[in-house]
Amino acid sequence: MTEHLLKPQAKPTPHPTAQYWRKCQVEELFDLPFLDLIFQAASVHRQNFDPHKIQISALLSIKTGGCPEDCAYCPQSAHHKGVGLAKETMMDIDEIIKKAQIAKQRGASRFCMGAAWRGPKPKDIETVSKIISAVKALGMETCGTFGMLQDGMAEDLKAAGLDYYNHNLDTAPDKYNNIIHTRQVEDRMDTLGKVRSAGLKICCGGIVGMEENRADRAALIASLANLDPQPESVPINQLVKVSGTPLQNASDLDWTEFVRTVAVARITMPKSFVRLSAGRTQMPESVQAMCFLAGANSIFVGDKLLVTPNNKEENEDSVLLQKLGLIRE
Ligand code: SAM
Ligand code: DTB
Ligand code: SF4
Repeated sequence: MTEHLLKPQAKPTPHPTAQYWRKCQVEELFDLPFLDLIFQAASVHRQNFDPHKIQISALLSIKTGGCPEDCAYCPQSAHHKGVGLAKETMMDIDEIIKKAQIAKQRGASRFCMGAAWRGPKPKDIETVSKIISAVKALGMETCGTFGMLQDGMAEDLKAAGLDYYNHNLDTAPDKYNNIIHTRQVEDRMDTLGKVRSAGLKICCGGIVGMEENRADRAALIASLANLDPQPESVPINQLVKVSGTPLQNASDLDWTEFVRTVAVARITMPKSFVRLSAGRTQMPESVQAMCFLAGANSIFVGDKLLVTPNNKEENEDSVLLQKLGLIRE
């Protein structure tokens, strides 16, 4: 039992889905006694990754606000007038490069750029392609999250130097229309298919804390784990409750339920990087540490996510990683 704890294996490459996960099987994992679940997840983590290493990404909203989609969680939707977020134009490329350089200095290996679009227009693809190539030239991995893609766009992004495309399933497939009315979960699957066919790596995860129940969380994780091949990167976001959005008063999710979600993601997607994504500012260090024990091995650094705050102080994450003996990938 101790041998694999002492000898972490080499960095894995993504694998095809090893098994089909029925929702009830994922629910059974969620229902395990908390410490048994964490122990199992930590064991799976150590069989597949060096548990001391953590992948660091940084986020930048390159085109903020005014999105035509109505995602109930999102402060950038034009439907949620009460948020009061101004619609901005595309950031200047030089500004973006400066932000990427700062992120690199802070230890980020990947730079993720987000745009508040339903999907890019052909002209937008030309613009973001130039940005992607310039970020790539800094020696960083690149990730984009631009919404739904039309035929050929994923190939163009790949040719520009994009490594990852982030496109989340966000919630349980059968609850999708409780949260988003302007698109269907099938639209998401369609874009994920295009991204995969173009040879891009996939970053695909979801949000918890949106008034869903445990069975819904299990359904979300099952739908992610059943993507074939599984996503290379799986962001688990805790809802950031933004005033003016329909979910501003969502009930708090108990911290153990969040850690359980991370643990179940790790067990069902053993070779994927599981990112402790939005929501860290609301989590004590001890809860974040539990998430790392349960198999999370990636975070976003920087003072902002897309439009909401991330960590409070510049060196807050460095201190946390040092306390926990975690080193950057
Ligand atoms: N518009 C593109 C899309 O929806 O795919 C890209 C940007 S969108 C903001 C990227 C992801 O951010 C969403 O899929 C969602 O998971 C996450 N997100 C947005 N608002 C959030 C919030 N308030 N709390 C947690 N995660 C959030
Ligand atoms: C993901 O799953 N989480 C990030 C990233 N992918 C693009 C976004 C989190 C956004 C949190 C709310 C905000 O700042 O807009
Ligand atoms: Fe638009 Fe993405 Fe926000 Fe939905 S999550 S409103 S698609 S920016």
